[in-house]
Amino acid sequence: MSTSRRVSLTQYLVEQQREHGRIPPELRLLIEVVARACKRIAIAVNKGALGDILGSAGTDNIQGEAQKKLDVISNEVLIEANEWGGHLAAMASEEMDSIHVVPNRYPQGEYLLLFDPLDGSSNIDVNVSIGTIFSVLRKVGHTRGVSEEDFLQPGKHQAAAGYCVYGPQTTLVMTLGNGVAMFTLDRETGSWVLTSTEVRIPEDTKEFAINMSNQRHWAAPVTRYIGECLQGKEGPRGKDFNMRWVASMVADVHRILTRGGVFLYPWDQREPDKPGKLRLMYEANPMAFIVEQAGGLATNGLERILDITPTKLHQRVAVVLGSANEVKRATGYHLEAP
Ligand code: P6P
Repeated sequence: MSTSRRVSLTQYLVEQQREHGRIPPELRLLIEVVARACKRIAIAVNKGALGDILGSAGTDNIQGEAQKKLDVISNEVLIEANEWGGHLAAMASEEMDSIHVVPNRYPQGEYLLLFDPLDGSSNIDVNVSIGTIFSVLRKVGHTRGVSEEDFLQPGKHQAAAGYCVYGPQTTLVMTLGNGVAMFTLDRETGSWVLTSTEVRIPEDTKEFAINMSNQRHWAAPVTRYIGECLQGKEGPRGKDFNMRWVASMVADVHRILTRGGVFLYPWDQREPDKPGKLRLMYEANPMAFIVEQAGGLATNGLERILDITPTKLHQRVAVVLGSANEVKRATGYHLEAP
């Protein structure tokens, strides 16, 4: 539902607190700090060739992927913005090998923040939408100190999740467990304005998103599902499908939240020891929380992503998410497979 009355992010969070009482002050502070950090990242992203922010940073992250300058800048912005507020115990990032514990010079809070600071880095230099993804967990137990084990919670325990897409508009999307809301950055005032509430993903769709260049490497259930979509009206689906693939999960998920669709990044034979390419903790879990809160589904082909208990901070997972009836069909094909 789009909204006409201008409601700021702060007002939205206060009203959520008043109505649902599920947003302790520290969580409200956390969300506002992350939203402010996304504004700073948006400014850096928008500089493009005018700022010294394009191209490679000359370093690799723990994934063994070459880091772009903006990957490093975005990570630093999120770390610096969040470590002094007293709302966090620690942070974890796609760009850092281990967790970043809040320094002793600052008070520690009860939340854990995980993020992919700039998702879709391969699109930075070609001016295609990219984004920041974040996930919030509560630190369980009240022992002093925090370790990586504190982060290893299933996605269904998230307190909040969101992303910011740096595209034609700069849009912040989040869930606190009571539905999904979208905020658009008003660049004239520098404020986040509520532009959609009660976001819902249609149960059916005619649009799928997958990297078709990997087709020869797919497992049989994916080959069957996509093959039936490609057969169109003449095939068992009885309707034609369209395809989109931005190679920025944030952009593909945002399209699905806006008009429906199904997104797949499945296991494939290129790296058979890896369950998939995408990371569970700071890509799949936050997106799965958002998608489910909007009435969609998210599985790894066999089980609900939010039920997966992680064993490693940077573990990967296969992803099938979006319109519920399509996710059910694709997951059903996996479950039927011998
Ligand atoms: P491929 C971006 O690097 C990312 O992690 C996701 O945002 C995106 O959906 C996927 O990888 C794209 O992967 O193999 O198509 O380049």
